[in-house]
Amino acid sequence: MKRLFNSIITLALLTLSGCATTTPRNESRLDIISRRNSLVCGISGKIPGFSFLDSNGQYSGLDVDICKAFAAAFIGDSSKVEYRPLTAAERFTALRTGEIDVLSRNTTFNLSRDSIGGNGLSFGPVVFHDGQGVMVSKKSGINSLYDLASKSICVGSGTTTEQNINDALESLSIPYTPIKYQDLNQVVSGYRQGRCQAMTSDRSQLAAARSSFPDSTDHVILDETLSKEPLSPASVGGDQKLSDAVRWVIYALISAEEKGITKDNIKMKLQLAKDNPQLKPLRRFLGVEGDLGKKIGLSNDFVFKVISSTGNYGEIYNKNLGSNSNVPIPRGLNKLYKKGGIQISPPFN
Ligand SMILES: N[C@@H](CCC(=O)N[C@@H](CS)C(=O)NCC(=O)O)C(=O)O
Repeated sequence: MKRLFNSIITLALLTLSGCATTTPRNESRLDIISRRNSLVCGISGKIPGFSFLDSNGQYSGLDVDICKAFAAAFIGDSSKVEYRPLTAAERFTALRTGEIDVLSRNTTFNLSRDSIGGNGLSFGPVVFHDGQGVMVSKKSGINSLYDLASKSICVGSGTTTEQNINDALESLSIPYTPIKYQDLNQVVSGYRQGRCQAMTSDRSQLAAARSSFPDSTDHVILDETLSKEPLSPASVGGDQKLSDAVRWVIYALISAEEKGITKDNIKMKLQLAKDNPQLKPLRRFLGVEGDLGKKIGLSNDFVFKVISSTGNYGEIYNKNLGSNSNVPIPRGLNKLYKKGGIQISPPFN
């Protein structure tokens, strides 16, 4: 009886202290993901080209392919992803409470979010360099930020967008009325229904939204870019094992493009690496030699698993946002550094 009483007290104390869980306190989320054998990936779900339900009821887009790359690296199977659509306002709480493992949702990497005194998150490398823009209808006669004086602007709340439009117009002493909505669909409907004369968001989102308008050619995105919006995947702060893995999976995608390794030729490249002991960098990259994968808690052939599932960064970009895609966005800053852009990977040494 006394032992039963002691057990109940111990359990109650553990529960109160938040320790009554089956996972050891300092276990990395990466271990939880591999034990669960599936990755819970937070996405938007509403942006064509980034994350959107296609006609087969499957999510597709650049952000979705990044989730697949993580699943290929962490679990060895790019299909083992549970997608969790989230609004801008929900996304950080979902990460902090552990509802999702990683966030891959057109989210801007900035100091307030990537700091212990801010949102407490850890951001990975930029997967899409974006900037904030303003869309208007051609017949509105609005041609520049100055023409927005005394106009209403539809904007999503809980975003960097909200702050940037305010900062930009305030600094130019341009008065305006923000009309705030919870998510992109509402921002778009507000704009379509004429509740505002302009809508503002990341330029990629404006292009994606416009691609679904029946009268898409009647709308223009103003030339001015209001901000830098480097969009990155994020994981919860203080879990270096997971954030190392997140970071190097993205670098593997970029590095594979730098090296000309694609979904179609990676088997051949692997064979080449196996047959040629002098090709040290290629052997290390593909895990034929050394233990780079092991250092970040993954298998040594994680790069092979990723690239054979999703292709390299350029392939992912072209599939979702290239000139033959439904949402063509010129690559611009997202080209490799060798081709005039700013995408670059640190070495795999
Ligand atoms: N990149 C910006 C904005 C991203 C964003 O979420 N924008 C709003 C619309 S203005 C949104 O809900 N977008 C659609 C979605 O992701 O569901 C940020 O990280 O704050």
